[in-house]
Amino acid sequence: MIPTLALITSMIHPMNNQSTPSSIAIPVVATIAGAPAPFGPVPSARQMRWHAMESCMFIHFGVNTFTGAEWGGGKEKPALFNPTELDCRQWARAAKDAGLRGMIITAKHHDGFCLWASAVTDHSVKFGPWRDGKGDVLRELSTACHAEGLAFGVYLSPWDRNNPKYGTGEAYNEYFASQLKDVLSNYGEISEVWFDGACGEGPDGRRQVYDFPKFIDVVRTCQPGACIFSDGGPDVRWVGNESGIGSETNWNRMNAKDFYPGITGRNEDLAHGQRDGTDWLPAEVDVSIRPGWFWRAAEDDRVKSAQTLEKIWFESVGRGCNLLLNIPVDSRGLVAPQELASLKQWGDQQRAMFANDLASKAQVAATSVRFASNSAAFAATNVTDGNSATYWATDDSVTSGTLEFRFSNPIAPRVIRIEEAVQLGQRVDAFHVELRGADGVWRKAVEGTTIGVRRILRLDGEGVSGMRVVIDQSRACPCISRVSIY
Ligand code: FUL
Repeated sequence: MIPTLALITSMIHPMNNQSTPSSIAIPVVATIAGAPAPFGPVPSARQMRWHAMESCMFIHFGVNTFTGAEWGGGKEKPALFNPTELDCRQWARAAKDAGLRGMIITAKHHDGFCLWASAVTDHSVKFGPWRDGKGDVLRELSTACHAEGLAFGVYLSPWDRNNPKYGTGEAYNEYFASQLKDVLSNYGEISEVWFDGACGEGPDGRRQVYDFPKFIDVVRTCQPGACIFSDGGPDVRWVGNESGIGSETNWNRMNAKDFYPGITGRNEDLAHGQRDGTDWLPAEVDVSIRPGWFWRAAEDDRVKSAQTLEKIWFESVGRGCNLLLNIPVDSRGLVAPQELASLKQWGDQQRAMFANDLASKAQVAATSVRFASNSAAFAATNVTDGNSATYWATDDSVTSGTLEFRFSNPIAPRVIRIEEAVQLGQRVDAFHVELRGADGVWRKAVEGTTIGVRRILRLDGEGVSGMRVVIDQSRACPCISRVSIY
């Protein structure tokens, strides 16, 4: 039987579309008759929006920016915080220039100093000289983000080395929950809430037992669309290192009940994911452009180059993770010139690299198509139609297959990008790519294990007239939504 194509919701690839975060469309596939049943856990709508973000800017900013410390002790005077030229629009433009789609700022780091006028503490911008105590960094940054079409997210450290209630149990959890509510209620749409698992000692060596279920409830109530990051989710997991490296084998699946904020000794699982995990729990790669998380003049000559950023991008976004690149603003309240230069050059490199998708001009065919070859709903051409809601699929009984691309003129491919229709779960276990050279011979160019949300690999071809993406092994019929060649 040939299925009828009822409705396919279109989605422009975010790569080619600088849309505002809330308007990032997510693929909907349930309306295609005869579509494969989902395999294993699938992403929620908020996770699908998060996947489409790909890379964001992390901003560490606070009293440490003025003391040079990485972890403030909590006794810093609010008077220290006095950026002379703070301009959040400059941060937002720098992010956009580099192709980053959102920002996450340390609203409160471990020192407890609040970048907004928190009503429940006197350890905030309200009690310092900056803008005569009337300033609010979260207000200025959220306004800049929304004006520039960037998502806005917050890091709020549960570990608080200033608050006397820290370590007392319920009283501190109430304090933290009220700050969280404040931050999530007053700045418009929040894309991500970043929970650091660090749980150090408070006064007299007291350690706090965090009430994460309560904190998660606050986020779900105030910002139902926001993804929650921690070492163990519930929406986004830590990748297990701070070096900017995602795992080549990357399952978006985990047994979420076994993971929690602050977990130790499970970094390998966090990196690879768990092939048979029961929950969709993708990995985020956080890394700083400098050796430290906060700005200090002494590290001005150790800012990562555009080449290094590109390598990090291939090893994070290219392996199906999201990248959270820390750009610590300086004591003027500006992205420093060294960062601006790297970000601009990296952005220019990316724009040049991805300007022209050669796959969209190729002829494409598959070894087999679901419901026989004349089925438009699951055709091979769906991988090059610029619509992530459509995909190539085989019959349920077929768990391998090949997509073949023919080019009218020889090409010199440098990058291939492959995506699974993860709305139906993650399936592929092994794949490889072959190129047909000027001599007409097919040769293996690259191989890999998982594809998932995306796999982006470098190629090194000359005079190439054909390309094959071979799905060697899939756990259920392969569903491939995109192949791009640059
Ligand atoms: C860690 C913190 O202790 C660091 O200071 C930094 O904020 C990093 C992103 O997370 O756990």
